[in-house]
Amino acid sequence: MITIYSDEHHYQNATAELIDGKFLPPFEMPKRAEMVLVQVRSANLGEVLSPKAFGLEPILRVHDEQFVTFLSTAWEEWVTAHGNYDALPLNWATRTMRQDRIPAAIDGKLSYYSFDAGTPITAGTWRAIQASANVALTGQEWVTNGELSAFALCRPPGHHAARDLYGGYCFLNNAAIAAQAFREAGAARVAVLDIDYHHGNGTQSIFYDRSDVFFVSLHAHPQDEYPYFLGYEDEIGVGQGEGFNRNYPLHWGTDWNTYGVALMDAINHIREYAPDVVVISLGVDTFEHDPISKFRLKQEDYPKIGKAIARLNRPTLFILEGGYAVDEIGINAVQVLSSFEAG
Ligand code: SP5
Ligand code: ZN
Repeated sequence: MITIYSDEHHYQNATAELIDGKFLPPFEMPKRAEMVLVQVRSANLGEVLSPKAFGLEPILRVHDEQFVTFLSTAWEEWVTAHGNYDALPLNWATRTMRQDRIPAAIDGKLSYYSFDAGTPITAGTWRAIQASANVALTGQEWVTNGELSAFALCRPPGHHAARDLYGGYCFLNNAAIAAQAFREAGAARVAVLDIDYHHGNGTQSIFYDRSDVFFVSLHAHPQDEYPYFLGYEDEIGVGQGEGFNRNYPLHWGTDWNTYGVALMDAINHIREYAPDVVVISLGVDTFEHDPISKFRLKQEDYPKIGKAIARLNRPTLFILEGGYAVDEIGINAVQVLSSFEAG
């Protein structure tokens, strides 16, 4: 399997991350992608290719133009207002407040366009997220041109980012951008299977009213886990999209016994949909030793995931999302990929 990778992810390198009430060294760090690349090479997964530059057009097919402009200018405005340290929002327009006015001040814009305070915007964020989207789009182009599968080694991740919202370490939704690009390249039906530990709220919301992209997600139950406010079983899509969204919320402590059953059910529904192409939001934060997650998948379970996906027998684009156990992230991710190819 070919891998698409760019060193430019290093431009996203925050000083600290707000989590559990503390400023800690970021869990979402450059070492993550480095470790995945090491395993891609040592497992001889296949060629490693650099991304092409696709510009803003395919990004704007998914994201709001003012949101994208905000992402491209936020750092400069923040530095002018506050100086040279990571930008974070402080408050949000929740119940009882207005959401129909976009503030002019940078602090207000950070609030308007975000849904958490754990996703720092840094000097290099804009550069890194464009590269990450290009990695996904390059993988998409290879698969569109007949490659049976590809691995987009994306960083920063994307599945929490919605049309005009960032958060959860995500700014541009790489999987959604690729899924949309598949549609425009002629695929009639695209399935997105999201196996990151966290619900892919961004991807779900982008395609919620559409039947041409079927979103299926296995994740920690929103009653227990971040992002808390989306990912329930009764979210089945709306309008044209009704029946084309499927959530499998699973409780803390989930191991392969439960996970494997949910995954098989998800795969069966995707097979029934008969997609022309499959996009996998590949998070490996389901791992038992992940530092921010509470599922109990073991290293030996990741090949089973790859084999299950292989049963779909469709052109498949894998997109890296989360996974924070840096010593094992590469091993677990590449186990999925190599067992998919063997399966
Ligand atoms: C792409 C992705 O995996 N984003 C994840 C974003 C997680 N954001 C913070 C979650 C905080 C949950 N509480 C951590 C408990 C660890 N002690
Ligand atoms: Zn995650």
